[in-house]
Amino acid sequence: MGNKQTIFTQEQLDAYQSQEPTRLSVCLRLFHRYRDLAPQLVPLDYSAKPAVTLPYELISSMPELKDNPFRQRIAEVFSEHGDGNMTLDDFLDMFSVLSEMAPRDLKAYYAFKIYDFNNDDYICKSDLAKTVNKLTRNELTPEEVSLVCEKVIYEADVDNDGKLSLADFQHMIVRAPDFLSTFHIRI
Ligand SMILES: [Ca+2]
Ligand SMILES: [Ca+2]
Repeated sequence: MGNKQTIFTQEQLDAYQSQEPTRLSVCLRLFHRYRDLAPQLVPLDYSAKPAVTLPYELISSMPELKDNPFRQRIAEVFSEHGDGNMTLDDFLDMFSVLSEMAPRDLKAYYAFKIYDFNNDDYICKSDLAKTVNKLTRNELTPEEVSLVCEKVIYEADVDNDGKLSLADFQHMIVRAPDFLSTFHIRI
């Protein structure tokens, strides 16, 4: 039997490690990103589970989020109290769902919550209009937005109640992956 050295060269191992960071190293990196937002508020030692929450303004100023048209909804959905202010746990959850490694179903679940602006567990036509406006960065006329919404609902509303449930939405994502495109962040 050969030893490990003959299976992978050190160079290959290094390349592998730089492409696929381990969970722990990602968590550590994210902890430091969180702490760097407000070093005076976030202690280095988290063993006593300090009750630290960082304000939305700091979170949304991060380069990964500041140009994302959904940044406010994203922060609201992942924050424990729905106000966009985040504990370290909220922050870690947010980045693990947004990471490119997250499974599509998990992403779709949170995308649904983010697009459900009025939090009633359905994406209705007005939620969808807001979503389409943000996805297209307000480049469509109101008539075009309305047309897109009608088409999406017509195609995705499997149970014909005029709005999209999570199940309808999951169906739709398979054919319209653009609806997940703003939820990929390289971390
Ligand atoms: Ca809704
Ligand atoms: Ca429906």
